[in-house]
Amino acid sequence: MTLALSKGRIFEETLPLLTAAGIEVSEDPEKSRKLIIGTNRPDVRLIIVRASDVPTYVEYGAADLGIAGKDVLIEHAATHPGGLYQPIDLQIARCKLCVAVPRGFDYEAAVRQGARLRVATKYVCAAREHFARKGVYVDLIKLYGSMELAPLIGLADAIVDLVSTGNTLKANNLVAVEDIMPISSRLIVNRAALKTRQGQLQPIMDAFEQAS
Ligand code: PRT
Ligand code: MG
Repeated sequence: MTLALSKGRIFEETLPLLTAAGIEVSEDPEKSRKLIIGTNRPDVRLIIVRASDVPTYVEYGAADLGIAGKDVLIEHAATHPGGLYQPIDLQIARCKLCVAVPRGFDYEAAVRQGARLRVATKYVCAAREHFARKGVYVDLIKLYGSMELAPLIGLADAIVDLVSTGNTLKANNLVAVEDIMPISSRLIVNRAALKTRQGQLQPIMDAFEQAS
């Protein structure tokens, strides 16, 4: 059985869940360069992939299970609707998806006046839906990282980004002006594996559910 994870916060916050399921990883992916990591169980291995690639590995069956943020799952679903079974919200890697602007920019006034805003984000689908629901016209500019820079150098009026401590916004003189949604990570399961390998997957899903 193969579980797809990303390094960093998701890996760290998944370790206690794996322990609860009786699974001990044989190596620390932060230290090792290995992309396939064994465990104390000969039938269980982890693969280490980019956070935004986790749904792809699971959907195509290269991994049976994965853990991915709701942010990543929303963007993935836009091109692959309904492809993944998402049984458990694990309540890990929690943060908020927010609209943020440079300190001093009157976002509410701009919205009220019907200004057409330029918004930079990695989360184009979630952002498009949010502004459509509000009836606000926006030009979305897709970025792959460091969104905080965009309003500081005139690429955009606002950003849509994840916020956890708020330190990154503060360090760049930005303020959150709207919460779009709370974000946490979910267990995702390949639909075919769920049928063909249920005996193997169910105990792990149960242990994760109880531990989360
Ligand atoms: O890094 P890479 O490009 O490979 O992908 P990634 O950034 O999507 O991966 P990673 O490991 O950083 O994040 C994995 C998942 O963790 C995300 O998909 C989210 O669901 C979740 N998560 C939780 C976060 C944060 N908190 C978070 N704070 N992901 C990113 N951030 C970033 C945010 O984008 C901003 O740049 O941290 C910065 C803000 O943090 P604060 O603490 O300063 O507010
Ligand atoms: Mg990152």
